[in-house]
Amino acid sequence: MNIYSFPSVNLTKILLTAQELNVHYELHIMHAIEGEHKSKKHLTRHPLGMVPTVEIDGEFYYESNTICRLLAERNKNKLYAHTPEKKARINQWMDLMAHHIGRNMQVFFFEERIKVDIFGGKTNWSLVEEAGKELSQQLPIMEAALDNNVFLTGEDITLADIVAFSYCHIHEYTDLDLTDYPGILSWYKTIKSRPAFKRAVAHTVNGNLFHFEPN
Ligand SMILES: N[C@@H](CCC(=O)N[C@@H](CS)C(=O)NCC(=O)O)C(=O)O
Repeated sequence: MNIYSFPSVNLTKILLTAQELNVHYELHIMHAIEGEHKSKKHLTRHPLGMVPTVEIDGEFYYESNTICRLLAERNKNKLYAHTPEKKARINQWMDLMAHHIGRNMQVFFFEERIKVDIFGGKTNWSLVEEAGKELSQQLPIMEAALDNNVFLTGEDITLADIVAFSYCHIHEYTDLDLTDYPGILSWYKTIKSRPAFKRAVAHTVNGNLFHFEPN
């Protein structure tokens, strides 16, 4: 598999999924500042010039959650499930993260790091505060799910955990504070200590999943 992306939460999801499934990949890091993702070449991989995109057997795929599911389904549904109902539980978390919880976490990442460190702009703290307020309503749902389970949907790690973890990784780089959620922090540590996480980090260009130093 060839992966085309610059470092991002959505890339992290794919790297962790591939490492957990032992899928071999070549990572082609793109240069966001130079606008490489808007080049003619990349528009053949993604019609909107976005990342991440992967190429498998000559076919291009985009949308990170879709790519994670594709990799799992090509590998006997490992990290996924075999019944529509169990798949729905995992998809529910993947969607909840992408559209709600993770979206608010991305506000921290964009405002505090990307905007400042890459574009030389200023953090809009009122947007960060608003996202933080929404998260204080949303994160207890995650905390409750981890109350009696090691992972979000049960005793086994699934794509739900990989996707959620990839967004939670933002807390190491921003003011996003998870200290009120001991269950989330302990689950986060469990995933971070897995060999797949270590291999994913080792296979990045700078030994870091993002282009920034953690806080
Ligand atoms: N829903 C997409 C989101 C993709 C996305 O937002 N990519 C961003 C980087 S994380 C991007 O390509 N931004 C550049 C642009 O929109 O021009 C996914 O999960 O892959």
